[in-house]
Amino acid sequence: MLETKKFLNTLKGNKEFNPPVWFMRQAGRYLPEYREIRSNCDNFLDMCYTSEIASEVTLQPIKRFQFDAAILFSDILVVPDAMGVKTSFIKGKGPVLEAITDLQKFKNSKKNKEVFLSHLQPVFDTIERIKTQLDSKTALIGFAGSPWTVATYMIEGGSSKDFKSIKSMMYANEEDFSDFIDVVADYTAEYLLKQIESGVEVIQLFDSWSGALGKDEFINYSIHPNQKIISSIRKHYPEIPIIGFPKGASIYYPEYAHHTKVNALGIDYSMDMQWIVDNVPKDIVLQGNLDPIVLLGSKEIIKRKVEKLLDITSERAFIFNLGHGIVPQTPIENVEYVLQLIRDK
Ligand code: 1CP
Repeated sequence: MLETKKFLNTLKGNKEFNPPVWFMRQAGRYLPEYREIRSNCDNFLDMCYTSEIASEVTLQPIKRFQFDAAILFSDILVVPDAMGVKTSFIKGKGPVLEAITDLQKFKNSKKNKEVFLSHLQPVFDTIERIKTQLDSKTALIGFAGSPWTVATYMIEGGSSKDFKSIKSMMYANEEDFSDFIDVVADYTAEYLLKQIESGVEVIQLFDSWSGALGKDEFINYSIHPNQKIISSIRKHYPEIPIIGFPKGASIYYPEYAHHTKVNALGIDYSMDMQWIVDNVPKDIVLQGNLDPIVLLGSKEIIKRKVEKLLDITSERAFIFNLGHGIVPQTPIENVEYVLQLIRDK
């Protein structure tokens, strides 16, 4: 059967003359309609757990821009929250988690799978609700954070610049740390399987902080757990396309793709896309990598950067995206301009 969704067709390895496009963090504070809903919700996690709100916010950027894919409105930190690690979002500060200081103690207090999944039931309800409202051309992406990235929040107790707490724990006892990452990977796989069962058509794994790891640790804590999650998903759903986004993976991008067996690679803004085209095999679909801050620049620079990216990727199955999340200050008209450049190519 001919695939009617451009995004899914590209993920099968087929090149489109005008590539499909979506933006990381496309539902968010740069949209006035998001800010309106957000201003009525004190608690960000409650937004994620209220299906009526989460589904509406998921669809906002689709209604406005007709992106080729919608991404479930949720957060990577619902996983630790459902694992029993108290999580909240403080205005002006970001995420705050009850930091784990003792890996053994954490292991012994592990929640069972049923309790974990029932905490996340509102997310699965959101997916079902979105599916009843999404038009036939737009695909729905489900997602999770990769274990390393989620673990940084669980051990640092929030965002971090140097990852000192988690890295010292990692280097203090590699065996305990590996076990811990394994536990996070197991829960993540369960969560993603249930997202697929509920109706998402693609999975993206966000390893936002994998660039903080040296080579050995990148293999052990980014590649291995992602590989494990992907192989357990494929056991149940061999056809589901999976996009890996190991931000900051640098020269390890090809190795990540080879070992994890992702269908597509999300490339971050720091990478030279030409290097990626030359070093990543053609059967891997590419996604990325416009620097989101370019959208705060002049029309002239936006045009030059977009055209260069389209040119470099013209022989590949390619999904146009940013190289990280869109920022709240982004003018709507610049998003419209990028879309026009891609669609009128
Ligand atoms: O105040 C607000 O409105 C909250 C801002 C916000 C939003 C819109 C947060 C807080 N999370 C989200 C939604 C979100 N987060 C989505 C779905 C929406 C969409 O993409 O359209 C997704 C996929 C995420 C993923 C996410 N959350 C990541 C991975 C991607 C990335 O940006 O690297 C990470 C690291 C988080 C953690 C997070 N969530 C929110 C904050 C402030 C943070 C911390 C970021 C940091 O440590 O720098």
